[in-house]
Amino acid sequence: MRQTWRWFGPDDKVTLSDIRQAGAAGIVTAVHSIKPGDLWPREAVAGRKEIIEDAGLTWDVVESLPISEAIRTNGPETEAHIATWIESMRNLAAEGVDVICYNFMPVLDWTRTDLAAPMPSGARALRFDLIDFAAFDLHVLKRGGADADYPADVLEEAAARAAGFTQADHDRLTGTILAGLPGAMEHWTLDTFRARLATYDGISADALRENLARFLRAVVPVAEDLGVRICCHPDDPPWALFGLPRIMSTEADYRWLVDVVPSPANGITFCTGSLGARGDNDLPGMVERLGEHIHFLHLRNVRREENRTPGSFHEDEHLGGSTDMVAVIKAVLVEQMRREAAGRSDAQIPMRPDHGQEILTDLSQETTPGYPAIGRLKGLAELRGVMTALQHGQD
Ligand SMILES: [Mn+2]
Repeated sequence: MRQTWRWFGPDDKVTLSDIRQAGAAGIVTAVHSIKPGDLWPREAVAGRKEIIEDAGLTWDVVESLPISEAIRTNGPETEAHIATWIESMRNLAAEGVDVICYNFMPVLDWTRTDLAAPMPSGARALRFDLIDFAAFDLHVLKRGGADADYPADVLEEAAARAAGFTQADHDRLTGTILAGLPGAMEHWTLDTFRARLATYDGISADALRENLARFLRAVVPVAEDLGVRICCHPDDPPWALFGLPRIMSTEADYRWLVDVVPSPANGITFCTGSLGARGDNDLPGMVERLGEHIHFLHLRNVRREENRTPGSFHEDEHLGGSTDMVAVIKAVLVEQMRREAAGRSDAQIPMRPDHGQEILTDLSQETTPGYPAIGRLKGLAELRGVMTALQHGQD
């Protein structure tokens, strides 16, 4: 596996030098200043690439080349935005950046209810508490029809919890949940969020799937010509939220993805953290069965706090949690050997430690939620240890 690290650009407090010291060789980044739907000019791509290479690293993966809401909802600007996305992909390919991650989650990029949940060790982690989430949906956002989305026991517990909420609890929960919205969170209020949710009224999961298929039918043939591999990140968490359709949560969803436009260019960002929040996703089995389509790996572990789906979970240490990470890595190494035997040029799959707990000096620093330096360094070191041990004596 190619060891990579997500870097948020020159403003990231974790520097390229820090990343080299953590032992990563590749960078995962984006031109974050360009809004979804707009073009990534070739000069912007080249400029970003030069900074990375000057630091002795390579730009291995784009995360993400964003998909606009117009494309997801098949709005009036769809065709123009798809054409622009393809043009940006051409500019990336021209600069030698050939793996592009995207997601197809409506409105929200990710959702948690606590960005700094205390762990018994003294670390802090991201956490999703189903009761807090339902309390927000039902009693803060007051979404119409929300009560049909939860079982009776969750409705009851959420009502009891909401009854004890102070204004500060309301504000904290709102800020945390809206933090997963793209762009600066201060621009989002409950009203703007409600308006955005309403744009999906009448868009079923099937309709959303058709919108993704339309995008893939346009993009994948060009990607294949360019030698670019695009890869869809799973829903985080992998179930419907706020009544929005979700279509990239399970093995069946990924099977649909790779079958709808079959091509070596059309693949998967396999995020063990997102997919692992569901107990019915068999992650090592998914790597075995879908491995040839995996273009990018996010290795992260969550601890499911209960057996139901949807359910509560928190982000555990990379080798802790509910997912058997060693089995996943073993399955990836088998896939890489298959690729080598087949002469594939992409035999080494780029991986990054996805998220990390806040530990040591992370605890006294402001960090991007999920992206502390030391917690990720620890995660990468542990994952590297597993890879090294499993490969020992095989080369
Ligand atoms: Mn991920």
